[in-house]
Amino acid sequence: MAIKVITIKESILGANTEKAAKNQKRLDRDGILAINVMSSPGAGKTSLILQTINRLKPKTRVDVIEGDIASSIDAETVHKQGVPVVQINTAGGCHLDASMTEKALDNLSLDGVDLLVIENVGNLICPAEFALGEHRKVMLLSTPEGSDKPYKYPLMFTEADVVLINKVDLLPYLNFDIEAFNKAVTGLNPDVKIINISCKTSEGLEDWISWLKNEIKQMKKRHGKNINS
Ligand SMILES: Nc1nc2c(ncn2[C@@H]2O[C@H](COP(=O)(O)OP(=O)(O)OP(=O)(O)O)[C@@H](O)[C@H]2O)c(=O)[nH]1
Ligand SMILES: [Mg+2]
Repeated sequence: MAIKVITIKESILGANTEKAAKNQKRLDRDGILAINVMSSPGAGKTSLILQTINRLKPKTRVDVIEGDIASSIDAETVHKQGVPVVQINTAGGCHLDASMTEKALDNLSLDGVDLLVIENVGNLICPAEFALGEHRKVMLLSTPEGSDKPYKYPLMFTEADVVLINKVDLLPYLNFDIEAFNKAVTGLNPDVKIINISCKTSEGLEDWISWLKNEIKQMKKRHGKNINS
């Protein structure tokens, strides 16, 4: 008797990809750019989101989806900036998926919103495998994590549209090799944009905001919406 082999991972990913495409269409209708922010725990995702909101408001309207295994700490922090936010608790899950994102979208009005920021669960592995409906993937690597990470966790760096090297203010205290890191990243993903930033000193944030504003503008153009940012 022949042995049946069922590839579960593919079917899960297939269903997820379908739902992610549905989420993306929903955002496309209103010309809302969605970014999926991914990194290890503590690399600075929430810090980046706060800096971004403060630099974009009030002209650019931002909504946020926060993903964490537990707690609403990040959502509360973001909410203090006066921004609509939904917290997803994955109850043990190490990444967000498209169904969770769909539920979060159902709980946001998205009315007049220009940018949807999704903070994924802190993890350098699984988030890269699951599309959520985002238009761009933003990857943060903080300098204390070490410059060898692209070799150890290649998918995240291969999938990213932009890689932000955060905590560059700590470079004098570490042996993070920026040149070696950039070489490893571009070896995996030749077209990726790499920006050095510090959410503490604000170094490099202008470059990040200018990249993001351009993406928002392009999104509106593609979908025939007015540009107010
Ligand atoms: N020195 C320094 N510290 C930073 C910088 N960015 C963030 N931090 C600090 O790093 C710690 C973690 O930052 P968060 O923004 O909470 O990181 P996160 O990626 O959202 O963390 P999780 O949501 O728990 O995965 C906080 O103590 C921040 O103040 C930076 O550029 N330089
Ligand atoms: Mg966070």
